[in-house]
Amino acid sequence: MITLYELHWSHYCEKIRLALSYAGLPWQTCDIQAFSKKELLAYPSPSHMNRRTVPAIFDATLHTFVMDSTPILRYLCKNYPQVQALYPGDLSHQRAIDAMLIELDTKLGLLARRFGYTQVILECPSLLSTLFLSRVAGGFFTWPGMRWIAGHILGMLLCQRFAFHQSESSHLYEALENYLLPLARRLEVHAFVVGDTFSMADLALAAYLRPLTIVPFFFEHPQLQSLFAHQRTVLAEHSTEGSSAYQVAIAKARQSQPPVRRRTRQVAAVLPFAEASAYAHNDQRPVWAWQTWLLPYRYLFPLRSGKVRQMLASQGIQ
Ligand SMILES: N[C@@H](CCC(=O)N[C@@H](CS)C(=O)NCC(=O)O)C(=O)O
Repeated sequence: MITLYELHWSHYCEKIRLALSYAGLPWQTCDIQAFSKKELLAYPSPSHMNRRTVPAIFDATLHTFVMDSTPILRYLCKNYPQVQALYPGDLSHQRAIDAMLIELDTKLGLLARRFGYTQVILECPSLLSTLFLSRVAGGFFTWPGMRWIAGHILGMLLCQRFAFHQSESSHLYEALENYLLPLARRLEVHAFVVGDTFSMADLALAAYLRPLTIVPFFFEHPQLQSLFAHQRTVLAEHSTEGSSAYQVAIAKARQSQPPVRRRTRQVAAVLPFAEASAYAHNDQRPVWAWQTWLLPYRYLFPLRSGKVRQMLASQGIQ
């Protein structure tokens, strides 16, 4: 039996759930405590990582622990023939799928996470308390009132961890848009992300697009619709999960308030992450650093710069 350690709302974890379900392997999940990660402490961190992250799996049959989503998939593919169907073709095709997975982990996964959390902070910050603190202190932080306060404190800590406040000044929305446009053009004429066969790359793309479904700039982008159509097709066929907690919370918030959009700009922008290697890049920073005292300012001003509440997209606001 395989145990998947996860934070259920993480798109990196959804990627592994999709693969395990596709392969039909026996597996169970264990939701970790987001702050202490105590469920993972008994296991060593892999040599290429300096912190513990989820997804991580423990395979009781082969007594093996693996952390980091693409290495998890490599491990499953090596040891379980059912997973090999997600890496079809000859060796060079399998390598192309693996390289695409690392690229998506780094280029799409990291920014989709930043923009998804930013949207939650701007539209329904209380959800953060439910996600992170519902099992802490008997659920005290999810009580009305407390939920709102704790949500904003968590929002500030996440802002420090992932530098949400730099997204506008570093032109990251445009950088991700520029990365996604060629992929969207490909999916207008090809059915699959790599080659002419369904593969793990299609499942990964579907999982990683989920946070962007709550970000109007991407989800309503006329030239990116083939990506979301591909995602709907893949999830309809290979997922039984339905909407995630943040999609539900955002939809509810938008019943009473317009969505938060952004002022668009014409800028040349490229993704800031290093070229992919055998392992994905990660962008987590220590929460407690000398700049932590700047957090309230960053949270209240740069994070919100260029953001506008508006029901429909219009000239210059998307
Ligand atoms: N490249 C990693 C990314 C995993 C990752 O960053 N996971 C996040 C959840 S989305 C995590 O464990 N965060 C814990 C933390 O920030 O301390 C993968 O593909 O698995």
